[in-house]
Amino acid sequence: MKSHDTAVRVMLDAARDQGAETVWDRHAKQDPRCGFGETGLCCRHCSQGPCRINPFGEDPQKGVCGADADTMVARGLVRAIAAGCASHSGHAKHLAHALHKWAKGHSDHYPVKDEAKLKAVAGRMGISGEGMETRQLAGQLADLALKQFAEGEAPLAWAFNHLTAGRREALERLGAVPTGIENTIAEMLHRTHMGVDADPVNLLIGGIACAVADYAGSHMATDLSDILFGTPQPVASRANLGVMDAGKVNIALHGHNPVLSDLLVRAALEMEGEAGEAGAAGINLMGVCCTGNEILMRHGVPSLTHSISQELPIFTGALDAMVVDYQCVYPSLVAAASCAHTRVITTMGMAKISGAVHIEFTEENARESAQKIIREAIGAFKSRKGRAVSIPEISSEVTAGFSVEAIVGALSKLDPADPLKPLIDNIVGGNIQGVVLVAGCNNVKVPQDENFLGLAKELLARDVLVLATGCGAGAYARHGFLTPGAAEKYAGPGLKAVLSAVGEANGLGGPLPPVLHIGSCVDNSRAVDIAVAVANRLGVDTDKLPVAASAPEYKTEKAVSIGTYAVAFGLPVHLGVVPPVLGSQTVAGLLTAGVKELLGGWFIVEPDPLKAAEAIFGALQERRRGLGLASRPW
Ligand code: MSK
Repeated sequence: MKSHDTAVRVMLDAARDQGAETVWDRHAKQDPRCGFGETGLCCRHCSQGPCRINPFGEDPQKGVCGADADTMVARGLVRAIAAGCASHSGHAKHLAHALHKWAKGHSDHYPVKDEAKLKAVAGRMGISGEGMETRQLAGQLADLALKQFAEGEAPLAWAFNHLTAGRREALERLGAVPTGIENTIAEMLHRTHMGVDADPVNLLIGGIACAVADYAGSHMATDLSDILFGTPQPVASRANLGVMDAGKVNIALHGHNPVLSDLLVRAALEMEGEAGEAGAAGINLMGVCCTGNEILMRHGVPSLTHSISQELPIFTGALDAMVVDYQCVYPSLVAAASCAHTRVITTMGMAKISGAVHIEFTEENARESAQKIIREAIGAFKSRKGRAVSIPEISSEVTAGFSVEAIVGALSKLDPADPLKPLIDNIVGGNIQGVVLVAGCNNVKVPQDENFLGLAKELLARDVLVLATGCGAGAYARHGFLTPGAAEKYAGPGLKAVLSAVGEANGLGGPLPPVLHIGSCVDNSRAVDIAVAVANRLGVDTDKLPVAASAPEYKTEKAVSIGTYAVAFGLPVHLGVVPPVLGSQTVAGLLTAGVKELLGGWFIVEPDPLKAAEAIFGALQERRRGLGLASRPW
């Protein structure tokens, strides 16, 4: 099976009938995969190579420069972390520029929407804001944000100000303290150049520092998005290909950064009239991947699809435009659209795709670009007339928008004086056995959503609360896990009682969903904030909490970096796809066991979702026993 999503399977048949190629076809053409690459034993860092190491102990055992398997594998891994960090923090820097330009009067398009969040973030970063106008405070925060990228005094404040005291000490003891975000990325590239760092332990410590820098960038992206576009609150919507509407101008917004998509939401509302003049019943915006999560959380814009199924909406014949910013956007979209009327529109100077329509988007020309993009889509809608359209009528209800502020707000209805108390009491009492953050992508090597679904069903039934981000949240959205009904269907009795109590106290007339959609990939920082708040409230470090993370179908370098910072913060972290580290027993051993002694967290690598759930549940129980709480067998 290629996908557990019925709508995806319908569209795969349509793609086959249209003679179109998809990610699954290209995946099959890559087999057999190179064993050296899969185990991390191929090095292309200099032109004496590529060098390979024989994983079975025979020659060659060293690269031309003398690098051994441990060095080769460690270098490959930490370079992936650096790329992940660069992606999340590039996204954050873009937002910092948008806020900075508004604060300095260079652009009117990005006013502060959430002043309370601005003050709260500024306060956490040491800016009092006393007596300051909003623009002045925004300017000071944006200046501080931009300074976080250059080399500065260690430790990096946007990371360390959001951790427990114990965690800060653990990272300092290890020497995994980033200075500036971009400085740390540059150092990783330098260290992994030929002939620099050849000590696998030292390389991995550098990789952990870089992952902590990634956390700083991710947290900054979350904070600044909330300030500029509003802090999410629970919102109802729908997810899956059935959210398309043949009578409207269908526009999918794909990528990661709300700096473009949030403005397109505003522009679309203003341009309904133009769509009507073209014969459309309106403009239908939909989201793909994390841009989809950003506009779902803040505006209730429905989610169209996620990750590996991103090409498929084109084969309905009803998608008028696929508008992309950056990250996780397959260049194959252009080929998929070549036989359709769909316009693939790139918007960022740093992320063009040959064959796509490029409409450059900057903070200064934001409104004009947004209008131009929507006009392009309206033009495509006109050219669609008379063409066949087939939309699978499949979609699920969704409740999303669970920011930290929204979760605390919901809990405060149970205990206004101490909102975290109901959560902590239920963890201590065992109604909630633990909390697992399920994050990351779909990976074409796994039948789409199989690991997400298998894992959640097992954990929820055992009273484990699930938080979800990224395309993981998307998988749960498309399969109906983000609904009150899913609590009835999947949650164990203890968890169901807690979700029902919170739901009733908030006047929902039913339970909260058992999987809480907390946002996009950068919003994994929201989960860390909750863990840190609970740890501080209990007077322990985050490595003592019955909290874990999982990326059961991960694929990107960003996910590698997120997983590494979660381990650095003391969490057991499950990976459902084997990373390219098996070529080094030293590196694999450090990641799955050695690091636990140093930081409390470790990686669990398990492709089978049932076995993975058992291992994660076991890790939660180990934590419960450590806190003196009652534990349960599997
Ligand atoms: S979009 S990083 S495929 S989760 Fe954040 Fe999805 Fe993974 Fe991209």
